[in-house]
Amino acid sequence: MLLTGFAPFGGEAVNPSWQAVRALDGMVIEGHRVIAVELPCEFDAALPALWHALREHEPRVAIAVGLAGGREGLSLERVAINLIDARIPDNAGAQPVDVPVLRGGAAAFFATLPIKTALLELQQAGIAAHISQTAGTYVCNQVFYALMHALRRQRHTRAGFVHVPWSPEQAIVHAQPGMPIDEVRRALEIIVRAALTSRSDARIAAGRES
Ligand code: PCA
Repeated sequence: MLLTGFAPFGGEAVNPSWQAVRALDGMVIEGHRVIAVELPCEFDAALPALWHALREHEPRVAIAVGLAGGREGLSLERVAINLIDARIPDNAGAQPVDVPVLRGGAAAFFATLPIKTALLELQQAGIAAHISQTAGTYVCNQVFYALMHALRRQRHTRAGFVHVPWSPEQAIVHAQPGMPIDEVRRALEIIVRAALTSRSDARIAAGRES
């Protein structure tokens, strides 16, 4: 079980994605140990770090997690696209615009996590969540795309991406929705459990405008 979170970026002191993922490190879920890895928020460095972690751990389930400040609840991402269009410079000062994540790669990949089953289970646990059709065009989408590309022939490995809201402290500063780190941690545990136990995905309508 590989879970990745991101280093802080955009002038923030913390990144709730890493705070929540770190809290699950070493935990055993359905007989699988969670390995937590922090990825740099840098276009040049994030993918080598991801590839290294995939090679080293050969996970059965791999979920990358990132912050999407402003979003309400958890976003279970459905689509990774082969495009980078950075809104702000990354932590190394790079701001690539309109370039592919991987030259010659497919236009997009779908997550292979049971996102609808996970959505139902999150709702039952009282945790705000939705299916999202875009992970953006920044480092998170880059990592999501590279993850799905790396695992495209490994049908037994389930993988995907989850965006989390601001931490409560950040939410106050930005006057936008937030979620306690412990709730995010619980949510990730539910998603991991769904990925390890459900054979097929639930069939419920969860379409949105974005
Ligand atoms: N969120 C950014 C990159 C790192 C992170 O946590 C994003 O949504 O692309």
